[in-house]
Amino acid sequence: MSIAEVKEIIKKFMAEGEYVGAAPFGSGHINHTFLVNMKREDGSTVDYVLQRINKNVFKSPEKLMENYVAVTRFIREKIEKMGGDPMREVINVIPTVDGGYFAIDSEGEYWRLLVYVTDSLSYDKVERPEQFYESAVAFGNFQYMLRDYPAQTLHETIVNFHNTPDRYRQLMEAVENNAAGRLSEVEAEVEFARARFDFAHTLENAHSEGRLPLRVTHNDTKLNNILFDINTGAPLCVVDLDTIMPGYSVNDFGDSIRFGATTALEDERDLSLVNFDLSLYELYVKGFIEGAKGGLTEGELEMLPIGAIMMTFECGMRFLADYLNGDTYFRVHREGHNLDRARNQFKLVSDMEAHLDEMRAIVKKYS
Ligand code: GN1
Ligand code: MG
Repeated sequence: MSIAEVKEIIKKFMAEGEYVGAAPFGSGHINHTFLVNMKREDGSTVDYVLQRINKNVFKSPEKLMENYVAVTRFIREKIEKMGGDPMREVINVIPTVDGGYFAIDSEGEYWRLLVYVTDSLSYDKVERPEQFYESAVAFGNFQYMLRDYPAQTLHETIVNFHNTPDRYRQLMEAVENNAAGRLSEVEAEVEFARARFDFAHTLENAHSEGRLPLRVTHNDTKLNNILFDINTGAPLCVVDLDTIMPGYSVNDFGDSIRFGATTALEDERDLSLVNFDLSLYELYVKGFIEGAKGGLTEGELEMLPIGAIMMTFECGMRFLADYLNGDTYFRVHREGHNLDRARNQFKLVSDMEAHLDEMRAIVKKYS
């Protein structure tokens, strides 16, 4: 979509000032995001984050925005009570001129407008180890803040989002269909997944046996979904709230490990550079347990390492399935991008499996 469209759509929101310019923003794989610059009458500037919600992924943007507004309101109240800054520590959604929380353009696309948190940035890779520890405290605390959120009022924005057996089934369906004719290239990866069919059921089994409670979780706890303060370096705000749904705490923990406790980016092609980083893992364990303030059960603590392997395995399967389907879900920026991502994740899975005993010992140390 073009910048001209951005200029048009912004008029539908209660934004301050006149449109100055816009540019693509962030590194998300799903929605289209722009940073929009506006100028007030007095000459001062104000920036917003404008997002086009991916309707292929989020089938019901209305319900998604209902979750979004309700959850941010809930968090905002807690932040206010704790004396925090509600304009910087939680996402603020700008209403439309007709009082809604999303605008629809002439092509039926859904857009939302958010306050841009000034002097903030996000990271695709850990730059300082303390930063990863602090992100763990922030995500642990995020979950803690939502512990009394009425889960039954949340819409499931993507059904079976972190249901790993279902992701396995979807991968096998993609193998069966071989829609893009790429199956012969990925036999080793498909075998890798097949060998972990039983493993894929571990968390679902634990849940049905009553050892793993459902909680309100974020479900996309990548490091780059936290904003850090440019000046102090401290984490400010958890973003990307599209997938807040009932889920397992160990998956929120696990997705952060998948993305952050590695020596390379998620799409690094040279697998010799992709290794599990046990010391970053340890920092995250410490921070997450602290952030959750004693709120994790014994069963959850015990299954944190499995959550890390599960999320990495699941994400690898999702990338692989998308490669087989012809790249219809995750945005790709080069030939074979999803396959590179899948191989990267599976390399990490193997590496974590080899370190499982150490991963468990580290959790014990901080429990
Ligand atoms: C997507 O939107 P983004 O880039 O933060 C995806 C996550 C994956 C992640 C992999 C709704 O997150 O589930 O773990 O890519 N989000 C959705 O980087 O599918
Ligand atoms: Mg994101």
